[in-house]
Amino acid sequence: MRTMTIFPSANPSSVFFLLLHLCLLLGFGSPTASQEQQVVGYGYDLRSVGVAPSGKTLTAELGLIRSTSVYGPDIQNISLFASFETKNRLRVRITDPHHRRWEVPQRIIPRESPPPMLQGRHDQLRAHVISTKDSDLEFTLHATSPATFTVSRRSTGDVLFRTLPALVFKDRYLEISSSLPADRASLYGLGEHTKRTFKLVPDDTLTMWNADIPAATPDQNLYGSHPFYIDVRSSSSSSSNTTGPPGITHGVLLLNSNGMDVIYGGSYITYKVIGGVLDFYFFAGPSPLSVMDQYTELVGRPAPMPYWSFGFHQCRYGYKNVAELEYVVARYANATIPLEVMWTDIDHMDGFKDFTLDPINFPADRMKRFVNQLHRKGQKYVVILDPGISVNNTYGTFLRGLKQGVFLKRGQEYYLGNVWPGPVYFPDFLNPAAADFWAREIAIFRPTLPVDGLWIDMNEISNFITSPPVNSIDEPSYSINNAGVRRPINNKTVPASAVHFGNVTEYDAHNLYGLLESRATHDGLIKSTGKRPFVLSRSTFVGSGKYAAHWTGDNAAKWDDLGYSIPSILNSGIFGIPMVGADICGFGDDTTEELCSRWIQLGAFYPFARDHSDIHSIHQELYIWDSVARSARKALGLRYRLLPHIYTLMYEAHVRGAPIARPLFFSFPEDTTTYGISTQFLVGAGVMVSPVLKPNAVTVDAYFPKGRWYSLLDYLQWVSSKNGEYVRLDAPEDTINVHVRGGNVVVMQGQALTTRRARRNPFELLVALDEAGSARGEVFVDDGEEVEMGGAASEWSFVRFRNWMEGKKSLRLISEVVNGTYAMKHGLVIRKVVIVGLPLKPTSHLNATGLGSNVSIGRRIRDGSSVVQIQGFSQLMGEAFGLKLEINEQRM
Ligand code: MIG
Repeated sequence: MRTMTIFPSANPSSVFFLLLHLCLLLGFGSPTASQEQQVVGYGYDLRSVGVAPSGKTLTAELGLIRSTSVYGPDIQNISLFASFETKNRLRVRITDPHHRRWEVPQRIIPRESPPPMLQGRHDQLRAHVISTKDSDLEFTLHATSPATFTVSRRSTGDVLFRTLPALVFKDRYLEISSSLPADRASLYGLGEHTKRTFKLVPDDTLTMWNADIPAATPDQNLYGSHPFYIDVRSSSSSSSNTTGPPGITHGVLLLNSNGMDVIYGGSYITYKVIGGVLDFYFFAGPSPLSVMDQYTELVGRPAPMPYWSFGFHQCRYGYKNVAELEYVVARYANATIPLEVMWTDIDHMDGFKDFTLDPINFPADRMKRFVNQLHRKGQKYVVILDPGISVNNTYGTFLRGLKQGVFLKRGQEYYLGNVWPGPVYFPDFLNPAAADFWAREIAIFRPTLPVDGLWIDMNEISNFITSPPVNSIDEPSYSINNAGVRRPINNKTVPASAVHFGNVTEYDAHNLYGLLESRATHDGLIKSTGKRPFVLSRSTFVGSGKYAAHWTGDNAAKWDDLGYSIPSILNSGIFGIPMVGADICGFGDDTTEELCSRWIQLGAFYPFARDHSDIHSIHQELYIWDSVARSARKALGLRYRLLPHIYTLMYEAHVRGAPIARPLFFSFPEDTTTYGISTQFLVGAGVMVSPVLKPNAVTVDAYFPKGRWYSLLDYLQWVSSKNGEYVRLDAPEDTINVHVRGGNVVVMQGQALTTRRARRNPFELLVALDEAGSARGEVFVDDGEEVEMGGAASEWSFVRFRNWMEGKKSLRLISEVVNGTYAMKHGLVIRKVVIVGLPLKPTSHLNATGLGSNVSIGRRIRDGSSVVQIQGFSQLMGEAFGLKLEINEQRM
């Protein structure tokens, strides 16, 4: 049976590509002698295969066909297992069975242990298929020479991942490729990089090696590493190939923390990894949202964020003293622009030492008074921390760290880095004692200054110096494309030869630092506040969303960067870090009035909305320019009204991994036009943001997927899109277009200058009807700061709303209280229902029943649009109700 074809359903073009790729690998390609063209591998043959009786696991032994001389010796024998860990998750892992190799520790990302090697059969090698009845995925190991494997979708027959023959497995170089159907696969993810488009564009090398490289630089490896992509398939153009309807989505994670280049070539993807193991997870989907559910089930559900963190944040690098902080807060109040959280960058520290205050400009007593004052007004305060601890014998944090032995070493010595305070040691967060140390430092600091959240910067780790190499792991033979120039991996970070707790090298653990510091900070904050923590981290890895929010880093105050912010925040959502934003108005360079105005309009709809600027840039607080202030009041006003909706999305993120800011195709996967959209996004399922991203524009061309879309600024304005179409919208200088799609009930609340105040307002329901007159939506409420969200140990409520037409004569709205505890206890009430899209005539008479006898019904009608407002009632949200609205066409 060794005659089994390698590629059972390959189409001619991919066969051509495979041959081409083989030629390149075998050195028949272009004569340029770059490292790409060298012979890297000949692949492995299958030696034995075993399949578990359950049919869910397969293990195999493979042997090297022929060695090559580049990037070190090949590993002669490798093992592979494929296993359905859940119905929707297939894991395929390739490693050296005889030597333990580095992989992300279980205590960092808990996951299933590898199954034992099954009794292998050496005879009768053939294509082995494992599939389970309940999974749509199927795994096939091909007993070709070299051996390859395929992951396909059973329901459509679509091949999702098909490895190419030249698998390479060396100690410090792993390479594996898969073919992709270039005409049908749309890939997203593989970050962190600044990209001009959200959809990945072929012939791109996506490098993952956490680095302090400004986000303003497109296409380079940035602060985080996420070797995860989602692949949305459109239908096949050739009718002979049935691959199902467009929009069927799967996800692929390579769980590996080593540095790597991922080359996306359109018709293939190649992973070139400098260590660890090949540990792939395939998530079956089939919808984008279900992929996110399956992905975060494995890597960790996004941390709930406190309610206040959804308010507006003001930060700046370069605030001079506490008086300036007070001044900024006062100016926001005078300008009646919402300000929830005031921040301080490294300026407040004494000599840039963490957990200290500059005694001259930010003296402890005044700072404490300032923060207490903020708290009285319902506002919050966040400060920055950098990982480097100043080496200074008069500094308590340093001395305690030294005593507890928590710092990172190189050889026998602590590794001496250099950051803002000068010489520093870095806490080694792989060491559990370092997390304890960190938690204690937070606990010691908070009585001095009761900060509400912590901002952890520079945790790639960023280092102002580059230490010379001391051994071969400082200079691996394959150079990943660090900083786009194959810069040495040690450049401006901790050297790869540094050693963490448990004898783990920085070479292996480098990309994990931000994740581990996030976890320590998250846990430390809980310990000292007892409340839901807010941690903002620059560096991230797979699973960081479980502990931290993220901002996209050092962008520039440029129109291009305004545009890049959309792909960047959407990517973070895909990575399971839904609480994300870009620095509003731009970090580096001087912003302009017009740019800042457009930026707050867009930034008001980032999940995390913070204005932040560099010390070398002009000030850009929102009150400075009248036009910016107008935009801010309008856009943030709408954001604050939408807070119940946004917070409900936080809950959805926490329980199902759903991003808060979503690409259009998340709600319209069948509409292939949405796959290429990077200039608009959704907040949840049906609120669409269509910003102006160019100077001097007073219109915006926005794409509207099929359906009815009502403007949130004027409910009478709506777009009816038959099959998906572009519409030119007016976008006056102070206005951003935000639409809600028919079919959604959006829960809103009155606006205010703080979330605490806004939360005291009664709720209102915006019922946006679809063509059939129906809509649905939901709301989650809790106190916003309990550590748990929606758990057994917390108090919360969840209510669903649904509405439909009963013929043409009446409309019914009902609520279903899934959990009414919190809403009842706090007497939360709905005082307004707004219905848009009812087919009303000027003569229609309306009568509402179900919400008491005092209701008043107001309406506006214009060119076939209508808005009906029902008020004059007070309905407990925690109590189920039904509203019936009768439409009577007879003249009264
Ligand atoms: O070396 O703390 O991305 O937000 O203002 C720069 C100063 C260090 C980089 C962060 C930026 C912050 C800045 N930091």
